[in-house]
Amino acid sequence: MKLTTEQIDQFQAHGVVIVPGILTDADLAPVIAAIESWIDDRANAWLAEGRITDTHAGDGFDTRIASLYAQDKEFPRGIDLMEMRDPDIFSFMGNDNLLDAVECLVGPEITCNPIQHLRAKMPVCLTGEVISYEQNVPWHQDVSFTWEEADHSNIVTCWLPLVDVTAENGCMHVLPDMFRGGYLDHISEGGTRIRPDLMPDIEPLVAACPKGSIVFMDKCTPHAGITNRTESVRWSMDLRYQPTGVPTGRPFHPDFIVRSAADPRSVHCDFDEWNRRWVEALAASAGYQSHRPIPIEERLPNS
Ligand SMILES: O=C(O)CCC(=O)C(=O)O
Ligand SMILES: [Fe+2]
Repeated sequence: MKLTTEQIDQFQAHGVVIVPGILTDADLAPVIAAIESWIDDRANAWLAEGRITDTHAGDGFDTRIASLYAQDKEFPRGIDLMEMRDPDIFSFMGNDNLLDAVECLVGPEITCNPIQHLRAKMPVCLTGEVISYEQNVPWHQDVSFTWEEADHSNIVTCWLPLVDVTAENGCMHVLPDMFRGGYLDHISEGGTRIRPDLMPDIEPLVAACPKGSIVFMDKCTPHAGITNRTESVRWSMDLRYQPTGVPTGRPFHPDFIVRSAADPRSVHCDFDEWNRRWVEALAASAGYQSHRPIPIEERLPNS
């Protein structure tokens, strides 16, 4: 689905646009099936090992992993996209409905940036966290997760819910109109986040949206993830796309070309190779610093 001129203008003017109805249930079904199958395999293995006592086999997508997490907090470990490395999710990264929209923001030569996540935000009744940004994803710009080599790359974050997201189940909060100043200093305490004294005192945009939507954000748009106060899981994925040929900010992780008008043969669609590149990259880059909070001695103004 192409974006309308209004939606493109909104992104360019404000650094964020929320577009409903880009992805169909059929687009997302293979992604959800892959996640469900990962959960099922682990639940059965952990039942056999005695780590859990109930696999909750009959539960739905939005509750099962919470019931497993309640039995063992380690359950979701390794579910992120570069660790799970599922072929259907890899295929989804080249989904035409998704890329038709992305093309409107980055142009026809598109590379999939290696920063890509799957998030199962657990209900606060299980995590026991207090309702504060510190306990969720604190205010940050995605540019803070890249090396400076990518400061001039047009990397667009595509945040897509796999269930309907609301203020109650922990959607994002976003600050429009704050991207033009570029990178804001971040600190690492309490999770990589914008230096609190640089945060404006304005009401954030509540990025509630139904499944099938995409929240597009500039890499310098501040955003945060808020508390899930429901009893089910807030599932989302965030992928990033950029023009081909400019730095990704993660030179040590694999990117790949997903669409090209100029050279269609350059499009990379081989899952096995992508899988192998991640295995090698994760081993070779262990311990690399990919976030960039400023050093402690430079952290406070006038200090
Ligand atoms: O999912 C969230 O709550 C935050 C996500 C985020 O920071 C991102 O997608 O860049
Ligand atoms: Fe982010």
